Amino acid sequence: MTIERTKTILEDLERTLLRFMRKHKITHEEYRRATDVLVATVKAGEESLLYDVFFEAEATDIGKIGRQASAEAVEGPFYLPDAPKLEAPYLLPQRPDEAGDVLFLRGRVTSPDGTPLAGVELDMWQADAAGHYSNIHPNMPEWNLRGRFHSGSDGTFEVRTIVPPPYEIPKGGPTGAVLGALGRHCFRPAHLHLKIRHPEYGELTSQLYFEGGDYLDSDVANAVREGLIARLVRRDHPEELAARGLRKPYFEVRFDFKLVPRHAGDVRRRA
Ligand code: MBD
Ligand code: FE
Repeated sequence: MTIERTKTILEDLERTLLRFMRKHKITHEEYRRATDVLVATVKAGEESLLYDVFFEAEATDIGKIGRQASAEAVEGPFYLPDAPKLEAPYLLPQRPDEAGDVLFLRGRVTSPDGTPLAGVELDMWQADAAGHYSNIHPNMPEWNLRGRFHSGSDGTFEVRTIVPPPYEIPKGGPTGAVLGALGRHCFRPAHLHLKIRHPEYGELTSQLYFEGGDYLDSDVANAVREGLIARLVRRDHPEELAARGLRKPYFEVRFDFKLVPRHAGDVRRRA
């Protein structure tokens, strides 16, 4: 972001907000109420939660214009860099008795022409069965259900995790209060977060959702996009269970990702 662009945007933001204040005849009391909400989000650790719920999807969609990679979705407020590097066979770090149904996510990463991409890093994070993210919510093992793994020589990957539940934004915090004032519910549909990286390809930030899941049509963060809703397949055949060494039925999701080369084909950098 150049100094010039920063100045242009800040000046327009200021003009836009001043016009908005005059339009609604915002009183000093109302103004102070608004700044108090912003301060409260920081105190509650919700500063990015509030903004991401309302505005991040728009920025993600704008960034996507003209790209031919797989559909993207917001990063959200709970991504953390430097998640543990996993060893194959990949298992997202979890408690020995992690609640929730076992889920195997597998697929293939390719370039737009279908060439398999080996050595792609998949950086994945998600909520546990109680809807909590590790290193964010208290009383969870560090890095629980967060990890980085790689595609193999044929571009395929597989990781074992659990099926996440819908995520509910805390109703008691400032973000919940704003949503409550708007008469909106606080739910996001169940989702898996992924960042997908290869040195020669543009980084992809996305999420996967599950067909038939609740809140797909009313995501509080408005981040569900076509092409990101995967089918959860239930496996309960004794042979399948034996092959996986499991005693309870489990689920599988298959999802393929396309990356576009970092320079060619990335028309994001328009003049
Ligand atoms: C989440 O888990 C999330 O992914 C987003 C985008 C917003 C709030 C909570
Ligand atoms: Fe999330």
